[in-house]
Amino acid sequence: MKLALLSFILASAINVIPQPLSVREDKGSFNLKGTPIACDAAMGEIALAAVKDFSANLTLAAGQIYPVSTPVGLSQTIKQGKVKGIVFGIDPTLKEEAYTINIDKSKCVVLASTDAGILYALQTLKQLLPSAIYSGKTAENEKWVLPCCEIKDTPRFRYRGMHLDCGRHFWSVAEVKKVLDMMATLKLNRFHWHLTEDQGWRAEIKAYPELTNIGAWRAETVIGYQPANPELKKDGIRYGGFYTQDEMRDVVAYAQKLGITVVPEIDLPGHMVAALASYPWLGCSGKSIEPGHEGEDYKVWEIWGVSPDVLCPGKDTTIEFLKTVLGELCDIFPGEYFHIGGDECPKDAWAQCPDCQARIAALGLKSDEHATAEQRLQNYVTSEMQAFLATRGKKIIGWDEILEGDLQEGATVMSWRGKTGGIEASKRGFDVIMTPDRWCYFDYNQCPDRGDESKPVWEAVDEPTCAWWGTLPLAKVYSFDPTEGLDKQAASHILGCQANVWTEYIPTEEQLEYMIMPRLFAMSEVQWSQLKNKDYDDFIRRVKAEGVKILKEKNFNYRAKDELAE
Ligand code: TNX
Repeated sequence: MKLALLSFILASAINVIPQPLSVREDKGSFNLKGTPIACDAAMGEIALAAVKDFSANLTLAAGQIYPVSTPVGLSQTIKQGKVKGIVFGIDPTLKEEAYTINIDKSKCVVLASTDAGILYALQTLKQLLPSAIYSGKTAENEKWVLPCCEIKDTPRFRYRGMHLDCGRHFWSVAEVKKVLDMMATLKLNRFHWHLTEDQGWRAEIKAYPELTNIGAWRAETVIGYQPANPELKKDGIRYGGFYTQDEMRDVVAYAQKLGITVVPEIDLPGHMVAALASYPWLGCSGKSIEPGHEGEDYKVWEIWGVSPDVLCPGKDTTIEFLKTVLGELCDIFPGEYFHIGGDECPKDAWAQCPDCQARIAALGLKSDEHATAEQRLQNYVTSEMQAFLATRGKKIIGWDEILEGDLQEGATVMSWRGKTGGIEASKRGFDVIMTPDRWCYFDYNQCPDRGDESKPVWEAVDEPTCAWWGTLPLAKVYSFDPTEGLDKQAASHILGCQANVWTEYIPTEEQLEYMIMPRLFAMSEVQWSQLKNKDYDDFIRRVKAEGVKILKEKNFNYRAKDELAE
């Protein structure tokens, strides 16, 4: 009896991830054989192109042609109830990213007020179809029907992101696009592209060619899990790569078609060793102060961690350099946000540097119980970048360290060291994106616990990569609530949240995908679904019934253990 019930539930036709606002399952289905598709001529270009892509997918998968027409005034005809087939119309009363889907035995009616709404509706429709829709192959034997139902949907948060560290390991444009596709499937709308690191500069900058001639390449890389390798043995293999400006434009355009805005990050003034190796005049003394390497030339970093070698904000040439770099990238990335990093910037070099101390004196920066003069010097860098980017019509996002000292109005804080920075920032009236490490760091292991406490972590866990010390199992990601404990006023500043994929210990595409999935399914429900609709058991059921099929069809690797053991 139990088994029969279980298989009935598993057979439920409507298994959408992330869980929509409301789903009413009706009897019967709409047979798509020979169905025409129509899209209101007044629809935006992106929605129209996406509907055409959908028809091309369906044509290929179902082995029959689904032509798209674009009648004028279709939305009006839909209102009068006189349509057949699959139709896409505009309903200006719906919220910005909302959509509705109504399917009966003779038609499927999709409504939205924006292109984004149509894109999300298409993702939902794909999940209602046989998963062969994702395969890029013909599957004539599948039942090409849509279940009769009514779906009303709108997201909980407007910023639904994922971050990818392309500095520690470099990801090809093809892999970036594969990740973007997966994000779009789950209705994420922001790709935070971490383009620079101590271990590699990845963005071509025409004014400063050495950033990629030199900065994009490290001579070798520390082997394995660093704490397990105290002598820091390295592999002797040159490693690197970068994106040309054309490639970045191509990624931006690709993402835009999927409804995703790219948020580029140039991490400053710390995490800049690759830039220092390219242009040593960017540093305070022009030489390294790393313990054991004092006085040596900078070189693109070969180990993991936080380097004391950072940019010198005492020199005008450094500030000019940064403005030129950001300026070139502003021409490539059209989004409203630019991420300027700001995390983990040791201030030792600044305390010793005559230029930095002169700047501190000239600006009248003081140490007090809230912040040191050197922390305030970082505030100066932040506000210079903020003011420059404002002239290009952009707002800044920074990691929560930018809150230390005095942060200028209009900045958005990305809270990573737990939720505290985000809570403080929202109370001080700043917008916040929540990415607290213990719920959002996809570089942590997915196993349910750390294993035998008597053993070092790299021996205790049975995972392909030993990723830092923390564990972040699927259920924990799912349990995350970005506005937990905040009053209405503070909660209104939480724009959303994102998963961060740091890649020190993620060298291959196979492992990258393994770390992302299935956790991105959980994150998408944190970002999109209403709290009252979240249910972990039902989530797992949908991941098994639909999510895993999507991963297989898209050939996207994932962790098939614990709840998803086969
Ligand atoms: C901290 S999160 C960092 C990254 C590391 C990560 C490892 C943040 C803003 N900085 O540079 O990759 O920890 O989990």
